[in-house]
Amino acid sequence: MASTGVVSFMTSDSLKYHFLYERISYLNETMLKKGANINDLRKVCSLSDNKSKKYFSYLTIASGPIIFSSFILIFILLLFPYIDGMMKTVFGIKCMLPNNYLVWEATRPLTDCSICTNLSSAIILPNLTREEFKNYAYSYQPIIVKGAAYNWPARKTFNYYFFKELFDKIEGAHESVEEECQFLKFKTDFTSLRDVFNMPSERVKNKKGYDSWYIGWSNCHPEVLKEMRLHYSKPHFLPLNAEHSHVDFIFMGYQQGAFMHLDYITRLMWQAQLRGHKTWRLNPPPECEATCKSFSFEVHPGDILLLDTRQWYHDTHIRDGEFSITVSSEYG
Ligand SMILES: O=C(O)CCC(=O)C(=O)O
Ligand SMILES: [Fe+2]
Repeated sequence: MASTGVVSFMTSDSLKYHFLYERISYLNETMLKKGANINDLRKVCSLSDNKSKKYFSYLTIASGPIIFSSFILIFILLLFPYIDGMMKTVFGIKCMLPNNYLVWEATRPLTDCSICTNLSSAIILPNLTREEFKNYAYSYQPIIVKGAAYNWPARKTFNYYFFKELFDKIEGAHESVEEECQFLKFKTDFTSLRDVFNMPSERVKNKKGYDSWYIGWSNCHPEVLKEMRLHYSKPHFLPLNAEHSHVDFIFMGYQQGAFMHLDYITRLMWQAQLRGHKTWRLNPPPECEATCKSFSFEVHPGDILLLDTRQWYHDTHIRDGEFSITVSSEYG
């Protein structure tokens, strides 16, 4: 796909179905990984199962009438055809169990649309000092700080093999991703970071005839983080008193990146584009659709993007033929 000025948006409903599919697949995978079998899933999900009705009614009572009506509305409008189809395809059953995405979408605080009214692109800033950044730090608007990571050693050292070797070397590194951190497979067939680091070298290079790949994962193993952080630092312009996450994400690969989604995180996100050019498409949340626009922009190697991924629906795409790698985390 083209690298800049990205083109046709999916309708907002199909975007949500698309993202929902990813979340439900992830949820099912996680349950299966934790030892649930198909019968367990059936028990939890079956419409005729009393337990699932009980959980459903607990949720209803606990969440109160507003959440419940939002839930029902969203369920009817968006989810039923989707869950129905997916459950039938994957398990041959129907499932009424609400998932995290649904609860989040129904309960998340509504966006104050003044953050996006009159905005039709990201705010682009030259590399700047903490003092100069002060007024932008909590504006909740998408900001690109040009070249702020340009001199980070990670721009030269981070690649597929850097992380393969790091994860081979550090005991418990893979287990930490499987058990405590998060692995995001996106459109690939990989089920873990181990699979990623075992792919043929031709696929690593995105050679013709091999499926292209794009994945992400969070790093929460202290030794992995310690080694990684020798190659970059927190962006120098962030406020001194900002809280920082103890977990850093790596996203890497080719072509299509993340699906359109919102994140369930507690802070703002920064992401340093280390290699490759990445296009971000942003959609305002539904409550701001009347006053705010969708738009896209491209970040270049060395740029740092600041984005409130809890309020802007976002997806990503890498310039054709390029390998992209980023490091990101939260602040706020
Ligand atoms: O970098 C990407 O491709 C997606 C990242 C993302 O979705 C996020 O940081 O919230
Ligand atoms: Fe995201």
